[in-house]
Amino acid sequence: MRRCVCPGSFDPVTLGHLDVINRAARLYDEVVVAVLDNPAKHSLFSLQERVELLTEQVRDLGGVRVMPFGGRLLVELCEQVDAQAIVKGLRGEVDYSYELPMAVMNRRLTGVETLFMPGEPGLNEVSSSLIKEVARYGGDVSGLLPAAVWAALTAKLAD
Ligand code: COD
Repeated sequence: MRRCVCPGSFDPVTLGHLDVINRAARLYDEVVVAVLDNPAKHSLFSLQERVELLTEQVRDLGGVRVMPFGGRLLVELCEQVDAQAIVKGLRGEVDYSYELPMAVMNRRLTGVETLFMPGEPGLNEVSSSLIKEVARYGGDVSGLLPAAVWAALTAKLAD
């Protein structure tokens, strides 16, 4: 079975993330979406909330499974689920400089390959952090998120 891992913080999941997951699902029998649990990152949404929001969004996509991961290397998760590749979206040079050393290190560690997908034009400027910043100050970024995620974000910021 051809299987890949799509990792991320998904705080929260955006249409940019979902585009990459959808495209990966066309290439692989199974996509494992790994949601990073990193207490040092101070996420807006809890791990459970991020997993739930994502699970709802991929429910109708065949062959996609969402699971949390943290406290260990991503390559260990890849070995656990028997994934041959990590698939990540690449929005530009900043992503490339951040991702390239990790891709090289991960391959050195276990031989797992990292495949980069060019971000979809129109979604390339979308990041969870920018969305949170704009939404926090009342900007309308509803077109860049699934409706349920936008609703969860506005509710969370109103708390
Ligand atoms: N279009 C395309 N791709 C996108 C978009 C978009 N609009 N938005 C985000 N992405 C991609 C990002 O480039 C990234 O690849 C992925 O989606 C996830 O993005 P985020 O913002 O949710 O997550 P990040 O950037 O916080 O990354 C967290 C990871 C878990 C991916 C990263 O920290 C990682 O790979 N960690 C591995 C831990 C490890 O094993 N470390 C040792 C490595 S050597």
